[in-house]
Amino acid sequence: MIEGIGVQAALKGSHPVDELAINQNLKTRYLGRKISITSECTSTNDVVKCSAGKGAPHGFVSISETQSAGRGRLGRLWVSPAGGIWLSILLRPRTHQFFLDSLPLLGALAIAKAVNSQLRLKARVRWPNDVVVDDRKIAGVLAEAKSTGNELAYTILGLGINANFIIDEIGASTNVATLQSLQGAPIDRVALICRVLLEVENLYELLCAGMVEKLVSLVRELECSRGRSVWVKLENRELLGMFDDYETLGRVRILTRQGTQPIDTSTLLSVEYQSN
Ligand code: BT5
Repeated sequence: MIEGIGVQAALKGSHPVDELAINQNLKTRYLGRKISITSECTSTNDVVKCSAGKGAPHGFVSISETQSAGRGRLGRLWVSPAGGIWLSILLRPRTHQFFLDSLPLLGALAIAKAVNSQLRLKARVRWPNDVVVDDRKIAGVLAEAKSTGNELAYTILGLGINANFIIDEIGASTNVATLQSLQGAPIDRVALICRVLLEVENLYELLCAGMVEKLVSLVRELECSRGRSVWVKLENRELLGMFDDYETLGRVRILTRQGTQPIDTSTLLSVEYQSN
């Protein structure tokens, strides 16, 4: 159940996300089988981190109606008004670091697949962690991890989807959109959440099974980065080139005048697409 008061007023016509409704619609084996829903938190990634420390299980999900300190990559602010889908998943992988590098694109792919199956929209994945419709960002993904020594203790997959609010609430920009504005009516958030969780679970199982080629081919079907001019800032250099292809979910190739450059997503500071 949603905790707190005044939430209904804040929702502005969007139905609150209800735990019972999620349970009834969920088709996953383990993702979201234990769930926490709050009206407000700093960041759902923080809620998962705290719960992980208290022994929350693999697949635990935190959802919040609003976030007061939602974050993007490298500490950027993620604006999270009521009506969005702000959700984080606890994953306790059995192996190492490559998991973390793969998760942003895996999360974006799951969202794009879910949106395309539930709505009359054509969502695409934009490297490294965006979901876009007509090149306008409708969702972003943030993966974080806790390591103990060389071991990955757990990872947190945070998904932010601009669902049912007006775009002015996050500052009008032609580069962002909400599903409500694109579709012309509020969307069924419970149905979308359940579908996203199912897609994440299926893709995560492919990742665990080492089916990298399969995952890359799924990304290629829905991505919109290949062939575009891109300006990439890394920790120790910058490069301008053309996005060539994906080697894995966490490693891509950029064609520059100096030749092909492999880029690990984990080393990225920023990515800017140039208009072709
Ligand atoms: C992302 O970062 O796109 C990752 C966003 C992840 C948000 C989820 S919500 C649940 C979980 N809890 C969290 O605290 N985070 C995750 P990045 O690529 O760095 O994009 C951040 C940039 O997007 C900002 O600098 C703004 O320019 C822009 N932005 C902020 N809020 C936005 C929004 N709601 N929709 C679209 N763009 C936004």
